[in-house]
Amino acid sequence: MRIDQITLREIRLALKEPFRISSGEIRERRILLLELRDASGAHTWSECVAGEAPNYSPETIDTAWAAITQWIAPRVLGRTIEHPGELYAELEHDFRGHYMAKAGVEMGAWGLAAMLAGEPLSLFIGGTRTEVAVGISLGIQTSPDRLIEKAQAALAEGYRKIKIKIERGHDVEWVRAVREAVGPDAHLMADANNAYTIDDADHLAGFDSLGLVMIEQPLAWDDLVRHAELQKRLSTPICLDESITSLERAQDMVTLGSGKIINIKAGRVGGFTSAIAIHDFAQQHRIPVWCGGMFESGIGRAYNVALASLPNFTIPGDVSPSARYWAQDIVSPEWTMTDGMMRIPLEHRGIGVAVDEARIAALTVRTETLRP
Ligand code: OSB
Ligand code: MG
Repeated sequence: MRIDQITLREIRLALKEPFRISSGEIRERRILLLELRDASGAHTWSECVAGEAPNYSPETIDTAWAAITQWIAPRVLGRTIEHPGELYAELEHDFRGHYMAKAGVEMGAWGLAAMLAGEPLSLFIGGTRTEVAVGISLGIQTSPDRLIEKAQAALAEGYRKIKIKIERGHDVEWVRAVREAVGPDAHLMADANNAYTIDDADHLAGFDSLGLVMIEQPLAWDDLVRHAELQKRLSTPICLDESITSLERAQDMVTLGSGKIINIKAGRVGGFTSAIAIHDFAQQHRIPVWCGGMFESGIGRAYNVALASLPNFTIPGDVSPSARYWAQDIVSPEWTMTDGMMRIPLEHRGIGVAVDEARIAALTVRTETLRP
């Protein structure tokens, strides 16, 4: 395979409703899409998950655009590779960080390779599932009653896990209200997006009586040591999201005892090679994993669904159907959910959905084409 052309595009897509987490709010996504073209003329689409602001990771769509054009594309374009698994090391060599930018290109290479191999992406990476379990991530609401309504509606729709975003002042009591409303069996969890410090350990122990399947990333975005101390003081399992940026960080989590579950987002860890390595490592250490989301369009979602088909993705992922986010997605068919499950499009090679290129062209606010 030889990637001879990469086209970057920024599109804007309004969310159906604003989404607030402890570190910020979004109403409209600025989405960076990539189109990769192979020397044989085959092409595929991928998505860079960097956000609008550096409130989740240091990267943004603008830093990713710069990193791809100046540093990543020059290392990839015109290079003959046997397998997309070669790119991660190539992009790590003397090149720190910029994982989301790297992942946008690296994952596109996996999508393209699967297509050239005539296989669906999920089978190409060793996926074993025909469908994946779906969870929903509920943003911080204006009142506990509103949150209860949202959680009940999600359960009625069939979602298999409800993740509640929390922050100081909107936490234990709000989640307790939901637990009381939905009963003991619902799969509930909380995600703090770094809202607390280790000094809040006693307060966070208030979650222990609520039967949560996990609490996600309570402490700082790059912390492992304090999470280990916190985990000793909580019976609720800690799941790490922001802190796990590589296989080595996952290994450190296990060594230190910083958490018991990992939310894998391929974008956060530099792409599929790294995500699969973390998955395999976690499996060996009996750490369950699940697939996180970054409000991807239908293109990024195709990669998430393929990744979540690997065997150790045993907890429902943040892979909600298209209609939960957008009035209209940019792929067809749109991603849908039946009985809380999303079917993997195993009948198609590559990413498995058709990309609405005319609509993308109409939504594009910025584009750049790169060649060797
Ligand atoms: O912490 O998992 C997170 C979205 C943006 C940034 C961080 C997070 C999230 C989500 C979205 O929870 C989940 C989804 O895509 O449905
Ligand atoms: Mg999270």
